[in-house]
Amino acid sequence: MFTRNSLLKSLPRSSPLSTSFRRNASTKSLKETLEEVIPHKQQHLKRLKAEHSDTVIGDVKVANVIGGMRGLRAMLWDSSVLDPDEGIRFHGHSIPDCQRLLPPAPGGKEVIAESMLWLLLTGQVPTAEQTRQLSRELAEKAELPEFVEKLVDSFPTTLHPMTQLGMGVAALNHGSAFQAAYEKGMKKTEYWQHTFDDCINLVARLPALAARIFRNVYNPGAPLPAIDKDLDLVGNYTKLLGYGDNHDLTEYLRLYIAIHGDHEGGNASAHTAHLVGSTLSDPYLAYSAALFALAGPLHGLANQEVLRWQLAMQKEVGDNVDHETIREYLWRTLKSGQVVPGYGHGVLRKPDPRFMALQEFCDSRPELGNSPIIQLVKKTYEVAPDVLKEHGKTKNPYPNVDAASGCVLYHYGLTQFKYYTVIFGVSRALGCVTQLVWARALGLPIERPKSYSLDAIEQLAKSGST
Ligand code: CMX
Repeated sequence: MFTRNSLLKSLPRSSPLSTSFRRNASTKSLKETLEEVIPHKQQHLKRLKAEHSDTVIGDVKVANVIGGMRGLRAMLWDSSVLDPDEGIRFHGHSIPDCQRLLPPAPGGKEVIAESMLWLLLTGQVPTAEQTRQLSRELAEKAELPEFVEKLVDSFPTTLHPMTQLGMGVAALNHGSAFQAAYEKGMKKTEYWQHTFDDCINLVARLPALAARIFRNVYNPGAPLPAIDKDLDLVGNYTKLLGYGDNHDLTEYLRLYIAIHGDHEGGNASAHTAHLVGSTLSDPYLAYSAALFALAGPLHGLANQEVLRWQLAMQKEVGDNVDHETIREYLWRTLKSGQVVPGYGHGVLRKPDPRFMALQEFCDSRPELGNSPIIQLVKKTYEVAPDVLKEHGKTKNPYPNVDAASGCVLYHYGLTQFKYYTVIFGVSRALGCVTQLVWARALGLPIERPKSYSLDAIEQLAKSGST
């Protein structure tokens, strides 16, 4: 008969089942847990290099090269995999798995940033106590240096919140442990430890920075509450934003920030963080660059655009609208040459499970179900895929996470939609810092793909087709 331990030993370390069983087995901190996991992966990479460096695992079509590298599998990214039909899995765990397995905040039910970060970094499910310890550590490191506060306070309130966030994050590199150690001269084997320290500081400070930007732009002069050492990261963030009393909004933001944190490596923000980090830029600079990729309307800014678009629709067609009227509105958007924001995806070919998780959150709360803007989002979802299929351009006519995310915030009174991508920016750090730490732990090199001119592509294509 199998004992718990013998069953554990029989499973590969990366198996989701193995990680589920491993929870509660340890009281180690996040850094200590990583220290244990890293040598296994280093060995794995070494074996792969020795045995398979020259093995061909794919091919390159002209469409990949001229099509934004779409479909080209050419990055190492361990923490999550995006299946076109199933959606995202974090170390093998689907979103419902994570909602079941990962410890929530005290008094909450939803998955939180801390337990998700732990899973992403280590491949293991933390205990409730480990999650609490990490929350405490993040709260203790949450305060911004005074010069960053002054810098952010000096920005014009008309400067887009995402520009402010990117600049604030870049300025945090003033205190970079990695940069200081690099200047002194450190061994490559020590890179990951200083990178880790910077990454934890970065994640810890994001709520204070993001909330200060919100205060300055939308409530200038209002007092900012102090960080509460007993709250989780998002609990503090919601409190600093001025919505600490709204338990449902806090839970929504916990869920949104946790499940939106990582979407494998090729998306524009994650890829940017990896590329910039690969030059040995410190995590603040690498993540600042990622935030500016996130600020584009085809990527993170889409959550702002969805709301703008749905509100314009609401204004024109009213609340109790029928499907036919929405269909006509969708066609007008498409015929004017615009994209339907919140729909389509570079990889996904089915409704985004993150969208479905947010929809489930709404369905479980009757007052959200009755909200006119959320009803409009739902009705749009009932019509848009067929319209987009008929339009015939997009490879994925289904909603992505952004189709729902902003409307829930709007319902709860967080109506400043130019700010929504900042919340995404607090979330996406989870996946980006994970990769930054692992890239240093595995000694991944500077990224440097080869490019071709148009003539060279044509010549290669002709010689290949004869
Ligand atoms: N509405 C109208 N047309 C769309 C469309 C949409 N929602 N999505 C794609 N298309 C069009 C493209 O613009 C493209 O048209 P052209 O051939 O004229 O250039 C064509 O369909 C093929 O595009 P695709 O291969 O299906 O999609 P891409 O991988 O090129 O782009 C994405 C993916 C997300 C940028 C695109 O679907 C889009 O613009 N969606 C709307 C914006 C959005 O919601 N972005 C958020 C994505 C999630 C995220 O990054 O966080």
